[in-house]
Amino acid sequence: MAEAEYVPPKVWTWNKPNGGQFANINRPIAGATHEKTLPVGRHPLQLYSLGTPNGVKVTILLEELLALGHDGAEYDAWLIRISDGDQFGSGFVALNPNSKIPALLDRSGPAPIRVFESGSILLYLAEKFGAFAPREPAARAECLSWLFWQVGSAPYLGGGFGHFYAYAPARFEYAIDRFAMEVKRQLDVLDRRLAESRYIAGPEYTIADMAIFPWYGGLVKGWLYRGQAGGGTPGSQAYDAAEFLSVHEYRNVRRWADMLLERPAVRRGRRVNRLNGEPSEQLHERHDARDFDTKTQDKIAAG
Ligand SMILES: N[C@@H](CCC(=O)N[C@@H](CS)C(=O)NCC(=O)O)C(=O)O
Repeated sequence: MAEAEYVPPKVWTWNKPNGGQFANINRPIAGATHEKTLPVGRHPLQLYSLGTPNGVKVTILLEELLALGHDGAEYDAWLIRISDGDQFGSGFVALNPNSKIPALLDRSGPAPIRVFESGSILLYLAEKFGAFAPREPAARAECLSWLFWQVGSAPYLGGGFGHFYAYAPARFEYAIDRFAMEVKRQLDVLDRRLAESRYIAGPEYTIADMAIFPWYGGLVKGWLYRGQAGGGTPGSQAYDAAEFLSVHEYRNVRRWADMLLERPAVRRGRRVNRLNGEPSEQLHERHDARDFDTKTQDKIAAG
């Protein structure tokens, strides 16, 4: 109970790193730390991202749009190494003042349009291409409700449970209990929904599925907060969140995650900007559809 003895001072000051895994990039001020322009490729859409759950949402949608034949969704995916502080470069901050991946620049029109926040990017692209977000009001409301549910809920899973279970400098039972309880409740919300509905928002596959899959699908598939050797998040070697949270209980979530994983675009989207797991599953940057066959890390290592 060491943390119960901490008495907050009247005014908090930033005088030491907190010791957590991301202590070196955490700071209490916004804005750029250094000048750095972002590279720009030849495609209409420029994505600056990393293969974390928030990044993967967008690459899944882009691959789905391309699979549907929307050539305007061709994109360059540039790697932003958040552990090196790339998100604090001036070019990135100009795209996303919040300094978090993913960020998108749409250069297809007369003036470039910046889009940040993964949920906003999903909605922007779905509207731009008229795909994966229903138009009929009731179906659209359901889709947007679940999309915003995800945006509001995932911080409990990532910033709450994941942080205290896998990344904090010590295990605090109170924090892990609180967030494990909430994440299990969220999984039950999804499980009940998916007992009555094929996809999250109804009979149609939508951006709500794409938003929720990398987080809660990833959790039931055992990809999150698990030893790095198993392809999990770097730095969480000792942990297995899937076992800890008894994810086998959420049968409908597992059914849905397996169904989505059968989609080639979902599998491609998961490989883009990815820095962990099997080298053949890591396509650090994507500038061409053929890159999936020729530029994954196993191919690059083989020369
Ligand atoms: N609400 C944001 C969250 C994005 C986010 O948390 N991105 C993380 C990686 S998954 C990040 O860039 N972290 C870098 C940092 O916090 O400095 C979204 O959905 O886009």
